[in-house]
Amino acid sequence: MIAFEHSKPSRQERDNADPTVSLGNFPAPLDRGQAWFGLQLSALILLLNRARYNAQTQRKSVTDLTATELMSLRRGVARMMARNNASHGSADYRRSWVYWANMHLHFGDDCAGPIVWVGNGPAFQTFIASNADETATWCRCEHGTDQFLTWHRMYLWYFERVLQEAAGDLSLRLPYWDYETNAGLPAAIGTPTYVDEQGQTVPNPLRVNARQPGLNSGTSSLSSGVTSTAGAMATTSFLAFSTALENTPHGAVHWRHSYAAAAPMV
Ligand SMILES: [Cu+2]
Repeated sequence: MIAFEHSKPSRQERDNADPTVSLGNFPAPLDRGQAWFGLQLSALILLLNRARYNAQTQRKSVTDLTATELMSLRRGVARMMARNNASHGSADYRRSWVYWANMHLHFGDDCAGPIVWVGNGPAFQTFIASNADETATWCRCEHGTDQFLTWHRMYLWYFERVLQEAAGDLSLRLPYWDYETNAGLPAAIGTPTYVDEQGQTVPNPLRVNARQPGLNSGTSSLSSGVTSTAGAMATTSFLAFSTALENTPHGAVHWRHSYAAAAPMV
C-alpha cells in the first residue's frame, strides 16, 4: 500500500513497509511508546527547569543568608579574587574579580583618564588594558545615559553567573545590602576574618580595606542623604528617575563607601 504524502502510516503499515523505500526527509512518525517517552522526558525537563528557576528567583539581603549561603558567597568571591593574578588574556583572568570590576568603572589612564584621588586613604591599584578584550570590555558602564538601569541589570546578572561558577553553586544568588533600611555595613561583609569550610580562621574575602574604615569596623554608617531613594521615587518620567537614581543612591554610595570612589575592588 502506498501512503499519501501527508498521512501517517499505521504501525502495521510501517512494519510491512519495504525497508528499501526511502522516506526522504519526511520525519519518521513516533510510535505510541516513543511518544509516551517523549512526553515523560518533556515533563521531566519542565520540572527540572522549574526547580532551577525557583531556586534562583529571589535575591536575599546579605543579613538573611543562611550559614551555607554565606559560605558559598565567600567561596565564590575568594575564588574570583584568586584569579586576579592569572595571566592577562586567560579565561581565568576574564573570570577574575578585577576583570569584572573594571567593566563597571575602570581605573587607568587608557579609559577614564587619570585617577581622581578622594580622601586620604591608602593608594589603590590602577589597571591598564593589555589586550583587545580588555579594551573592548572595560569601562563600558552606561553612566549618564538612558541605559543606566538596563546596563547595570545585565551586568549584575552576568556577574552573578561568574560568581556561581566560581563558588561551584548554581543556586548562589548575589545578595544585596539594604542600606536605606540599615545604613551600617553588614557584619558579614566587614568582619576581618571568618571560619572557612576547613575550620580555619582566614581573612574574610568580603572585607575590602579600601572602604571607609569606620564602615568596615561598624563604627560609622552611611547618611540618609547618601542612601535615600526618595528623590528618585518623586520623579515622574523614566529618564528623570534613572538620572536621579544614578546620582543617589548609586553614585553617592559608591563615593561614600570607599576611599577610592567606585574602586574596582569594592
Ligand atoms: Cu554604576
